[in-house]
Amino acid sequence: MKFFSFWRSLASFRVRIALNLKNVPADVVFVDIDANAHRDPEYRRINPQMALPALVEDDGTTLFQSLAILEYLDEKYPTPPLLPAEPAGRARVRALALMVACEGHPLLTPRVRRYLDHELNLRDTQQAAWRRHWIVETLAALEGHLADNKDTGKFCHGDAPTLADICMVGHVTVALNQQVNLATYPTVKRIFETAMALPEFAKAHPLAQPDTPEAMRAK
Ligand SMILES: N[C@@H](CCC(=O)N[C@@H](CS)C(=O)NCC(=O)O)C(=O)O
Repeated sequence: MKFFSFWRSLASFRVRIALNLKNVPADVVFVDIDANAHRDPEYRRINPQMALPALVEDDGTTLFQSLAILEYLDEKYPTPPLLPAEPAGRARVRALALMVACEGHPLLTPRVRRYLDHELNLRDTQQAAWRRHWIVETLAALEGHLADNKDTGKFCHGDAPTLADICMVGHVTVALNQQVNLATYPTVKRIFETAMALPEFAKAHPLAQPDTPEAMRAK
């Protein structure tokens, strides 16, 4: 199995966590988004959307979109499960994951940032305001759903990590990177710290990857 990844990619971060939790080995192919390698014909043949991650099985089956990949891995390698057993719980976990993966994260991707920069000519301060606005809006929505909810446990849903935690930690990582104070989001903060204390999450962190630039690498 080949896993196409980039250290800073939050969607790749999600798949790295799932591979670690499931203990599934994969040959990692590093695609440098900063060098536009994801737009080269070689990667475009694998994912015409020119976005990371992608997963290619030995028989050539190609998976793309991180949430689809997470569910694929969960079905193929059911232990430990990334979704709860009961339908309402599954819906809640998917909804929390979608809040990050389909609402918050797309507004922060390089292609959107490129458009703000090159087409709309927004100044750095305006671009920073854009990023902060969408980061904070997603954090507030997550906190609203997680705080005082009977289904929230040590993790977003119960006491084991699910798709929701896998998506949430990436969003919080960006928020911390943008110096957002998490004190306003105490439930999100607590769950983030609990998840990142697990080696499967910690090893997947953007700053701990073989392709992380040396100067950025977590010591
Ligand atoms: N919804 C997609 C998002 C994929 C995505 O946008 N990936 C980013 C990195 S996190 C990317 O490759 N961006 C390239 C670009 O925006 O040009 C998923 O979850 O896989």
